[in-house]
Amino acid sequence: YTTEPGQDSDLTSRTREPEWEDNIGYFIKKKLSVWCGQVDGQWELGTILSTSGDQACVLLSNATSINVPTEELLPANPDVLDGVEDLIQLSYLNEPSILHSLQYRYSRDMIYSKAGPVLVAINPFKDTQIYGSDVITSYRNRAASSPHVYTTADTAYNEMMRDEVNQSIIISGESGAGKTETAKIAMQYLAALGGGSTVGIEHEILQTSCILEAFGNSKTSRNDNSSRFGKFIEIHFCTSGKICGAKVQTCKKSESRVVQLAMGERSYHVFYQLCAGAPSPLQERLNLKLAHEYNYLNQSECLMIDGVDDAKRFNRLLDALNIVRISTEDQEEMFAVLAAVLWLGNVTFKVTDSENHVDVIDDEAVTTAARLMGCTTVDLMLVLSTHKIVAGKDTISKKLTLQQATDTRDALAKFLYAGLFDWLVEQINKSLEMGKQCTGKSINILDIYGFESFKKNSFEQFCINYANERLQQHFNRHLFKLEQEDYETDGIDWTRIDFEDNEDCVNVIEKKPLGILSLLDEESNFPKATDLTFADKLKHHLSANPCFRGERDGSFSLCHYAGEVLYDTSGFLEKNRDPVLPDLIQFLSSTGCNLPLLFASRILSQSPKAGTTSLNRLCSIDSQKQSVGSKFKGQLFNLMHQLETTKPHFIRCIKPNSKQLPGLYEEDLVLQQLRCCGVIEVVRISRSGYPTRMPHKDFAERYGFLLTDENASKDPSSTSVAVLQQFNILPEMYQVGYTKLYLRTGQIATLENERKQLLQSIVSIQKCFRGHKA
Ligand code: AOV
Ligand code: MG
Repeated sequence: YTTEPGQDSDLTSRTREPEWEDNIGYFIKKKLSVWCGQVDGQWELGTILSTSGDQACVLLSNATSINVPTEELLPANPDVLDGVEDLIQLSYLNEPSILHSLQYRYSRDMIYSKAGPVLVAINPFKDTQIYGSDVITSYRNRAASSPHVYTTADTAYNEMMRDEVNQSIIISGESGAGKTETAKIAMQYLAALGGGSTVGIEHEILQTSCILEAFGNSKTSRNDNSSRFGKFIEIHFCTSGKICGAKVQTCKKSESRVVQLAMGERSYHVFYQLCAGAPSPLQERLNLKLAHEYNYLNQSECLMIDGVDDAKRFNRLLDALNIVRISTEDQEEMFAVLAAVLWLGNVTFKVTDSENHVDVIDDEAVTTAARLMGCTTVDLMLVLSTHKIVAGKDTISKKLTLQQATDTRDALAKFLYAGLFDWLVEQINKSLEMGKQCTGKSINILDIYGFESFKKNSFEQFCINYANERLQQHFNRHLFKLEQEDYETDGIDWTRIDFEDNEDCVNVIEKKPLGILSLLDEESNFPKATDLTFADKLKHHLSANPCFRGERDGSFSLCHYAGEVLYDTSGFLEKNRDPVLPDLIQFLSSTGCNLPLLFASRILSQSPKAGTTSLNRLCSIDSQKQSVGSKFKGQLFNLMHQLETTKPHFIRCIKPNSKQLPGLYEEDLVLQQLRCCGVIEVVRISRSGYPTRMPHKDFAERYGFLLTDENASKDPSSTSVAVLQQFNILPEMYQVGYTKLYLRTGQIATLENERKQLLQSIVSIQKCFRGHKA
């Protein structure tokens, strides 16, 4: 079998059981199953027939026998462990065993499994009968307890009520893995706990997803409903355990999707929903056309999503807006902004001189856009085609070139949309505001954009991956800590293990003054700097960090926890500055249009001299213009700070195939995600300790009958120890805790085998006995 260069062989050896090589003889004698690596990278089950030197002859399950180096074999688990609910119950925690175990469950619609404290969720890409009020009830009544988002939500709720500590459900995974759906499933469970009625705050909270998805999600090549923003929702509870309020925080990176689309992708859903679903009077008021008539939408030749009815979705959106009590007037205003954005995209220019200067073509597009924005057509045409320069007391107007005018138009469209999104989140939060009866205890759900690595990675990917790196750090610290705490509270002998952190990578990004973000800000403030000078500066200052590598042509690569990513610095400086032209700000705040109120906070945060405008009175916001990178870092720090004060519950979503199809389990893809998102690491941590833990009572019940010493104690913990001693399990292979027995990997399989053999011989004796009687 082949290995990916530099990666697979390393990981295989990491997950190899230390005692495995010494055990091959035992596996041959007992005809135990092994995993045999195949040329195509897949694993097949087989049994070892013989060995010679470092070669083994293996009989595969398809009855063929092959010769392979013994180092390409890994122990398989006994059948009794097929489909275990928690991966740490596996005696052998190697990659093929983990893959097999998850697949075993997945193919039976058991999409959830545990990896120690982490819930692993594999996207079914189909409706499964595992949700809804009946299932919720059985989880609430403890009639069901198998791994589920409901169990995670239930644990979070119980711990919040019991310990009075805020909880977080942190959901991660790559694009299309199911994070957003999982977040909604968790919210449904909490809403049901908090009342479950079809009116009231619980119901309102559920409706926020519909609104935020309409405005913040779009179809990408990876996911028909891809979130283009990070979401952190706090659900607050009162003393009686009922929901009493909620707050949504979003983290949106700068996104050109409103004006520019890749082939086959769509802009935000709400545009298509509005075009398809607006009732005639609204259509007329907004002069709405069908989606294909708008340049911003038709450029990617993708207007529909299979199986999605945009008109129906629009009606659902209206219902949701009503439920969260956004007034009809505000809704009308929002739709006017959306239509204005669409019409702006149809605004065109004509070149008026040899220097490519332009005028706006006075047509339906610019007139409608101006009307919808509440300004005159002349004013809009002017701001889109000229630039004001202040010279002493005079202001001179200078014509824009075609490129500058197009950029200005697009900047205005993006600014309007971004403002609308922020405003909407504010409105939702007003509507969900906490009542006085709130205890201040909450469960927070985090659903962000997953780690991304494309052929070409830019500033957006850098921000996304930075966020994921921070989250991974949180994951590492907590899981490692928790694991060791469990040992300590149960009183077992345990030497703390230092954990290999992703500190280097986090540092290279955020350290001051010599980290990528600081250096980026420094270059962004330096007028003569270019992306290339920025790349050189990184190389000069950061090359000593093992995670950083300066490449040629202005690129650099970072060793993220999830793999190495090559970033192209072109556009970094501009995207970090995110210039919003002062002319546009002034235009928006000075025209008679209705919009400034909507965008007050945004305009103020963009305008360094906002102090004098009437808008300043509307909100008090720090008017200091920050770079995009620093703002993002600030948001992330806030978020991490909030998470640090809560008890985390991790859910790792896995995408089983890249075709978004049900029933298809691509081993390579699953394995790569398990490695990337640290599940294998968690399992590795468990493995370096005592992955099998069983309450003494359970252990004694299952294996106690194997004891040959009839005088053995009836006390469960002594029975457990007696069993272990009888089967010569070495003292370093187990620890006896106050409540549980802790076993090192592989031990339970030995006992299970003895148990099976004894049971089989009992059955044969019984048969033989019956035969004699007959
Ligand atoms: P994501 O949030 O992880 O991607 P989604 O939650 O949007 O992924 O899931 C993608 C699609 O997978 C959904 O639209 C559903 O069709 C399907 N799906 C996910 N989970 C389930 C489930 N539990 N049951 C049935 N279908 C499911 V991104 O936002 O792109 O990173 O940025
Ligand atoms: Mg999502």
